[in-house]
Amino acid sequence: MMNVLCRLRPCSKSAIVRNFSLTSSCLQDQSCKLLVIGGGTGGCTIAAKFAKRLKKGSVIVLEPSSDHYYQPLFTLVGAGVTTVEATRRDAKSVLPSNATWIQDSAECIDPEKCVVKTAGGREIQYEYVVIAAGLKYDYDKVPGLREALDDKQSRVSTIYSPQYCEKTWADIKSFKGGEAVFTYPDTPIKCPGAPQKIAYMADSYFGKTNIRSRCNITYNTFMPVIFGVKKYADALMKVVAERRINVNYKTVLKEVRADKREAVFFNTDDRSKLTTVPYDMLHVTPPMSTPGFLSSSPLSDDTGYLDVDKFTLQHRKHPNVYGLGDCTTTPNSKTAAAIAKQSQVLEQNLLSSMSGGQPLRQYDGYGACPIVTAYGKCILAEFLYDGVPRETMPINQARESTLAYYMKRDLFPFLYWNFMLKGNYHGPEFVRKIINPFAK
Ligand code: UQ1
Repeated sequence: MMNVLCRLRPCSKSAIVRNFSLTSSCLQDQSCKLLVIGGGTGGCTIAAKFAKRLKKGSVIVLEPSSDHYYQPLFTLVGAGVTTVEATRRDAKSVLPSNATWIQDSAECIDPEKCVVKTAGGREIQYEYVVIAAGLKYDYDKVPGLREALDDKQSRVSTIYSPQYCEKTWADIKSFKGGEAVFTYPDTPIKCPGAPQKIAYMADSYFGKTNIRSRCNITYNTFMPVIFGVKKYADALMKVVAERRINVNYKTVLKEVRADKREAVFFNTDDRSKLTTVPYDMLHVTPPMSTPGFLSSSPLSDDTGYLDVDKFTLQHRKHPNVYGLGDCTTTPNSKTAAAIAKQSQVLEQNLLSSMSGGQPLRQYDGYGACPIVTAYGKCILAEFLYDGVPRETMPINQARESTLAYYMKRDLFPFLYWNFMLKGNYHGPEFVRKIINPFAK
């Protein structure tokens, strides 16, 4: 398969190279010490770290998009608290100036030859590669979904995309009562808390505008539980009971019939058992998967994710390949806070590999999920592998808190843009040592 996939295609001039002097008339054949695939949270952070450490021209970042979004705020865009433009920066302004940005996407990777071929027809030779390619949204897996999202009048939206998250706010704001339906798909997803956060925000808005008694809110989730960490699941069960939000487990969106404003769901215990529900607004979390160059490469496992050691973040077969963020097999929650911690481990381990040593640092699975439960309220979930809580503050973070809400809205974006993307933030462990020194 690799040979077919990796056959070189004619060079296209459509993709742009920034910060790079080209001597060849064709844009092919570049080489670098470190190639970073993806300029999102993981890629940008790692590129910043290594661009500081290695000499100019050593780091190439391969990223097709000219926009970089702070995705954790998309829930609050959907709730009308901020705008999508406030979550956006030019990719050029966040990628390190000491690295070479190639505005193109990976088409295939040959880890034996250490070469990546791009959609624009380049070949990039690397000594080391960090794969931080994220996840893509498979709207077409749900018949009718893409058309419904693109139709402005459909009342179907998703906060997962910068293209559609303002539509969620338009739908919530103009809701006059009836059925508000929220979904969670049957694939791994980024930020597993977000599909229910937006349901809580809708509930809060309907309450504020005195229409809540006319609204039915339903959260249909593939999961058998409300949240993967018991401590927070217990707290969230109380939230859904208090707010009278209906929760159906093991229930997955199969089709959207926008013309009739109906959504069809199947039950995972019996896939032939279908339920058709009418909606007056439908918030969809789309199925997600890794990009094709990764899922079709020998670097992925049979689920399509980059097969790294869950502690060292090094590839299990190719020691010059590392990965972080949403596209790897590490069984943590896929959040920005997880990447903050992973980036530190990956940096140390990759440096060790570069100097002929072994990767000795271990990622503990840390992830954090500020679950907004209303305007001004948030449960700040923080945990390690296997659902072990790991809280920063000396209070019970499973309780709804106003402080946590403002941390989510204001502090975390500030830390992200000013410290994390520059490679200078590794999560709140250092704060925890100071303010919560007696915790386990
Ligand atoms: C965090 O460090 C972080 O990174 C900037 C986030 O951004 C998305 C978070 O959402 C959270 C919860 C953390 C954890 C930090 C503290 C202080 C609990």
